[in-house]
Amino acid sequence: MIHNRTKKNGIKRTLLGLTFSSIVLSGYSQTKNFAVVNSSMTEKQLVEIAANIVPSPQQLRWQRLELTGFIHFGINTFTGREWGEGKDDPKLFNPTALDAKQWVKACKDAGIKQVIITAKHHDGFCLWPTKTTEYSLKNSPWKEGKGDVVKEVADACKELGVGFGVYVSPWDRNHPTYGSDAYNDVMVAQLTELLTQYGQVDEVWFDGANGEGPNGKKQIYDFERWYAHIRRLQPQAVIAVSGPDVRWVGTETGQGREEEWSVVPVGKKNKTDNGSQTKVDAPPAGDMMGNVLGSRSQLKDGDALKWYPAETDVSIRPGWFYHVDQDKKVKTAEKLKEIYFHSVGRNGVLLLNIPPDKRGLISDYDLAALKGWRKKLDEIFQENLLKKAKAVGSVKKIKPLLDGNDATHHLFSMKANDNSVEMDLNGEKTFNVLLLQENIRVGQRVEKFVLEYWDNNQWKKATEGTTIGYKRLLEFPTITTSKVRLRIISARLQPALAEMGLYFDKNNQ
Ligand code: FUL
Repeated sequence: MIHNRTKKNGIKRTLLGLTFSSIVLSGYSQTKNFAVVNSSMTEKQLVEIAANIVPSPQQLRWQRLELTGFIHFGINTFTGREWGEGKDDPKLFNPTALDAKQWVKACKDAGIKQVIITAKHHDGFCLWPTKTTEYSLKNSPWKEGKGDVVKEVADACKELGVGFGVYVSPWDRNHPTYGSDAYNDVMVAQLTELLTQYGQVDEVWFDGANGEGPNGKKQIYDFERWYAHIRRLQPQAVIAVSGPDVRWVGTETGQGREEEWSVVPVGKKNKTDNGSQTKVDAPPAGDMMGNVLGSRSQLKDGDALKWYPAETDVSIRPGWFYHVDQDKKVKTAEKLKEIYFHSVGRNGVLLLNIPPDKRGLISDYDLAALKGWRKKLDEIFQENLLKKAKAVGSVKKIKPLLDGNDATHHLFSMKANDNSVEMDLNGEKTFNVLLLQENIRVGQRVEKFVLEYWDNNQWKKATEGTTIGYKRLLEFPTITTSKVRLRIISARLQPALAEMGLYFDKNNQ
C-alpha cells in the first residue's frame, strides 16, 4: 500500500547513478531518509550514500526533543502487575486523585518535551472510552465511567506546550478477535479513535511483544496497514520502535551504544512481493541489537540504508508500572544524570518512564529524583567555557560552533589542516565534559575524533570518541589548560560540526 503511494508521490533523486526514493507526506516536503543499495556496491559508494542520508522532518523534530517521557498507567497500577492477563475486573480501576496536569508538569519541569501515555497495554484495558471493546475505563467506577485519561493527558500536554504521544500495544490479551484478521481491523479502529479525537499526536509507539490472546492464538500484525493509516491521520507523528521512524536502542537500561549511527542497514526481509524494491515504511528488519550498527563494514548488510535513529527507553523505577514496594528504588538524580549522558549524549533520545501511583499522581519520590536530576544538568551545562574562546587560525571556523544553533555548522574539508579546530581559551579554564553536535540536516559523518589540550608545551589527549551524530557528551578527568584542539580523525565525506562545548561538573572531579 505504502509502496504504491511512494511511487505515485515519490520524487526520484540520483546520486552516483543510484536512486533515492522519497515519500511526500501531506504538509511535508520530500525527504531523503532512505536509499536502496545492493551488494555489488563498493564500500566507497556505500559510505557516500550513507553520508547523504538525512532525517525526515518528523525525525528531526523528534531528535531535537532530546528528552521524552513515558507514562505507564492502567489496570496494572491497581493490581500490582507488570503484564496483566486481560482478565482483571475493570472495576479495579479507580484512581482517587488523578491529575494528568501534575504528570505533564513534572515532566516539563524536568526538561521533558513530549509525553507518551499507555493508552492500551498488553492486558487490552483501554484508557479511553473506546467503542471497540467493553474492557475500558467506561466500565470502571472512576468518574462513574465517564472519564477519559487519554483526553486528560492530551489536554494537559496542549496546555503546557508539551508534545503528545500514544502507546498502543499490538499484543492484546483481552480482545476476543485477537488471533484473527478481524483484530487488525480493531487496531485500525482504535488508532482512528486515538488519532482523531485528541488533536495533534506526535508519536505512536508500538511495542514488539506478540504473545497469545485470550483464545491461545497469536496474531499476525498488519503493521504496514497501521503505518499507512497513521500517516494519513497524523502525518507529523513519528512511529516508534515497532515502527519505521524510530528504532529501539536494544536495552531497557538507559545505556546507549558508544558508537551510535543513525543511518543503518535495513531491509533484508522487506522485499516487496515481486522483490523489486525495499519498502520505506516496512517494520524493522535485520539486526537492531548488535554492539555497533551502521559502521562502514556493515553498510552492505541490508537492501537499503535508512535514517533510523535510536530511542533509549528506561523506567525511573525497576518496573514500568507503579508498585508501592519500589518507592525506595526510584533511580537517584546521579543515576539519571548518568543515563542522560549515555542516551542523549550518545546520539539517542531518552524516553524516561515515570509511572503514576494508585491515586493517579506521580509520587514524591519520583518528583524529588526528577528535580535533583534537572538541577544537576542545569549546573553542569550553565556555562560553555568556550564562550570567550578565540580561534587559532580561521575565525569563521569557530563562530558556528559557539552560536548555540545546531542548524549552523563548519564543514570540514578534511584536506590539509581542515580537519581540526584550535581555540585559545582566553586564560586558563577547568573542565571535564565535552559536548559535540553534528548538523544532522546534512547527515551523520564523523567516525573518529580526539580532544587535545595544551600542557607543558605539547598536545595531550583529553578524551576521544567515535560517532557524534545529533549530540555526543563525554566525561573525563578534570583538566586545566589555556588551549584546546579538536581533531576529526576519520569521517564520511565532509563532516558538518554544529556545536562544541566544554563544561565543568564539580561533582565529578
Ligand atoms: C515492553 C513491554 O512489555 C513493557 O511492559 C513496557 O511497556 C515496555 C516499554 O515495553 O516491551
